[in-house]
Amino acid sequence: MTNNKSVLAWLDEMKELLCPDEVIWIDGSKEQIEKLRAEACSTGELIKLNQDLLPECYLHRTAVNDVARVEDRTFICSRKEEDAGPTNNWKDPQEAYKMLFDIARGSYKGKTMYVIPYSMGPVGSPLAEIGFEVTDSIYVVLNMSIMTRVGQKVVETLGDSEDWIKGLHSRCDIDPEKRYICHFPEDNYIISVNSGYGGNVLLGKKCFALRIASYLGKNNQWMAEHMLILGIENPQGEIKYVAAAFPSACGKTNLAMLIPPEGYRNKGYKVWTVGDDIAWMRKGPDGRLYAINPENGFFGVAPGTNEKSNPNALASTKKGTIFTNVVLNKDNDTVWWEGLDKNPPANAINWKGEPWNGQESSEKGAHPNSRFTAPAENCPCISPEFNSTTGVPISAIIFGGRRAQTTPLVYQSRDWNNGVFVGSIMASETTAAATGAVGVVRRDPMAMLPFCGYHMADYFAHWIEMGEILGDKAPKIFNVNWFRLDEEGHFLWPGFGDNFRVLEWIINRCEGKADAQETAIGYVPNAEDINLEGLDMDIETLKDILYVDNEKWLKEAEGIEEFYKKFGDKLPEELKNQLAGLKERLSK
Ligand code: OXD
Ligand code: MN
Repeated sequence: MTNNKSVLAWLDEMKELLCPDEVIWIDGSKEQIEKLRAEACSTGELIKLNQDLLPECYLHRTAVNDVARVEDRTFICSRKEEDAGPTNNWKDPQEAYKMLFDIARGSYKGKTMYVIPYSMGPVGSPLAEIGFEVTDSIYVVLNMSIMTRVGQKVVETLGDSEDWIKGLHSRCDIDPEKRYICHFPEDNYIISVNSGYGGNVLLGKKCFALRIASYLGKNNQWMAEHMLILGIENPQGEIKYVAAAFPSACGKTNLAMLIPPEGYRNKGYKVWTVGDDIAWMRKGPDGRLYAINPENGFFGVAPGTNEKSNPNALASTKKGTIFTNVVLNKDNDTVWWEGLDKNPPANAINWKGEPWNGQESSEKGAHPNSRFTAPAENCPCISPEFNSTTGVPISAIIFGGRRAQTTPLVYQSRDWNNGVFVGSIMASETTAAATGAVGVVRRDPMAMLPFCGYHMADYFAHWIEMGEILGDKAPKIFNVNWFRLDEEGHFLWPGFGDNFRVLEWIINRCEGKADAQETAIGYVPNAEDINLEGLDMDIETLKDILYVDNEKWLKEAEGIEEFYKKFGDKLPEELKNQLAGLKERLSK
């Protein structure tokens, strides 16, 4: 499919190492996809679902020991340990290559090596990047064909260039003791062995689009972020775009596909989804920051997705979707998961492949991290700019976390560098749903803790540098918290579609149309400026969730100081000054 010497030389190396019986190039054609689906069904790798109710949809079950990303087995293999930083696991690259090649050697014997040429971002976009993944898994091929743009057109776009990312995936024996997800940012190389779970093996996603790309971005003045991108259209038809970072399990996909409250819809407001997980952003010709979503689909968590929480996500899964580790309803060959509806199937198979009666069983039927891989084009609110090669201009960057107290519903940073500080101190509190203590604050700067491919203090410095590059055209930076609790532990803010009310204030701030109160942490709305029309909430409650308690924030500042110690001398001076400034304002 190509004469590109660098690609062919690497594939020769791969053939020699992995010893496949056969090599198949993924060309992106519908016929090839159909053939692979049929083959995977014949071996049991996929189960064909009801083609009338769920056309072109399939179910896959992973090994029970292989159901999530493995952060403790994920490594950044930079030449110098210091370059991986205190928040990443590190391995020496030479030792890592040797170990990984020893594990993978001969592992494709009797199998096919699939070669997937893929583009992260619309093919040919100046913001896009190209990768090649070799894999022994049809499941990976089919998922990559949903999540990225694959095939002949990618190879043609690459031409003779050596500017592409190598990705080697081998399932080997799915041995958790020999499972490794390794990144070599200095060599543009990713190697993943002994897993078949999406986040570990769809190498375009977290491995390339965040870990490797964050390193590329640092060296080339762009940004690879764990952010959704959405467009907000007003009744005049003007659309403003925001990018938002939240730690995993804070409702990023829901916010990306939000449906505005009825009152707004009647007036003509709309939300358009550009992306739900990753944003690549670069200064555009007019000096503003432009973002693309490098992905082409959604790899969403199934449990909790329903007609109320996220009808757009649910609609996206009705065609051409691969479900992983959900329940199979044997009566009609459809799928089910906890939180889909209140009617679990009685005659069913659970995520482990065992008979399961949802009406009687006290055990969960779907794995809590079960997933859907759905084409973005299925989404009813997909942005008309989704395939734009130039991307969309970002007016605001939003950070957020899950905090029971302390952090108000929304506040705006004082300026860009203060916003970098706000992102760097992002945190979530553990909930009763997670194992371990409740209410423990976990810091997750910019939601990038598991995804930054280099030293996180250098990453902060890169953010500060981007502010200098963008100058007064830089997006405004905000922080939101949908999760404030009252004394009895009830949520004070309704969340979901009503978060639109907060987005409206954010856009108004960007346009100089809303006032604010200056507090020690930044600018907080006047309660009157958040529209409560149609909402059963009094303004006093709203004032409560907007309140900034300086005593609590002084304690928070201690936590930040402790967290910052991790980065030692590498922490940018600017962030030390930001913390000092906050403490000073709080004690006034
Ligand atoms: C994801 C995650 O799967 O952030 O997107 O964990
Ligand atoms: Mn994510």
